[in-house]
Amino acid sequence: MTKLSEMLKETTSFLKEKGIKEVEFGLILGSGLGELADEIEDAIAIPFSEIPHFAVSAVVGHAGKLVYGTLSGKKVLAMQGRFHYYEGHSMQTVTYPVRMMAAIGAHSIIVTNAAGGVNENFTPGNLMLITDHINFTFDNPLIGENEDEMGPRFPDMSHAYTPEYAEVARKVAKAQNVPLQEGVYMGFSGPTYETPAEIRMSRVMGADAVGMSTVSEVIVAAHSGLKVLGISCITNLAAGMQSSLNHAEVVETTERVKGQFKELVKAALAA
Ligand code: R1P
Repeated sequence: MTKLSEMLKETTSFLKEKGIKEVEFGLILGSGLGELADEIEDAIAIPFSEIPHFAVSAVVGHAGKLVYGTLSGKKVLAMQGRFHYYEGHSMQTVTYPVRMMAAIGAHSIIVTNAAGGVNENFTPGNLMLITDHINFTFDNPLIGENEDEMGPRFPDMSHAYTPEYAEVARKVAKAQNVPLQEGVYMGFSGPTYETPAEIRMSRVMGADAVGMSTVSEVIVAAHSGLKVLGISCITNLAAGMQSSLNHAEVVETTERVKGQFKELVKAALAA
């Protein structure tokens, strides 16, 4: 198999030829949250399908484009959509964009997602600062031979969600009068939504929100030495807390709160 470092060289050379040179922040925009990338100035947009070693995203609400440019005065590279494990991709494929972001020079990533609220104090439409996660996917993107130039064999996850970025998010949310919940995101493989029993379990285990993404990306970010800010949009209450669940509702809720979400991320970038 081709070494990860060789694959990354091919991907980053391609992106550099397209004009993507200096990158400070990588953004991964979750279900229904991709519109933020439309605000990037002097944008260069490349469909995932054209990028060497990239997969494609076939999920509704994920446009499937990489968008580069300036946002809040920072050089950003945004994934307008992401790859999910349940689409049949390996964990390595799902997290390849994070590898790419580190390889092209980003020092930080902002990961976002649509999530189900487990915490009984949350209501749909709340934004949640992710303070930590539980990887409940029963897989890990770092399983396999470790390429030492990519990162350590046993990465420390104690501060995977960078505390100083969490503080920035709290401050900007307060300044904007945006209520910001905080909590632990528990990542399942999907694609089924969780059962009511699984949600009761997740609450006992310390989860505040559940979803089918993010944890593997943040594991690779920690391995790569990237700082992380994580924001969930609580699009619905989890199973057993409302009558039924569907993806249309998830995307509808993001539509309703995308204004607040975009302002929060832009202000955090500017800070
Ligand atoms: C389910 O409605 C979808 O929304 C969330 C889940 O993970 C799943 O893909 O999407 P993101 O995590 O990509 O935002």
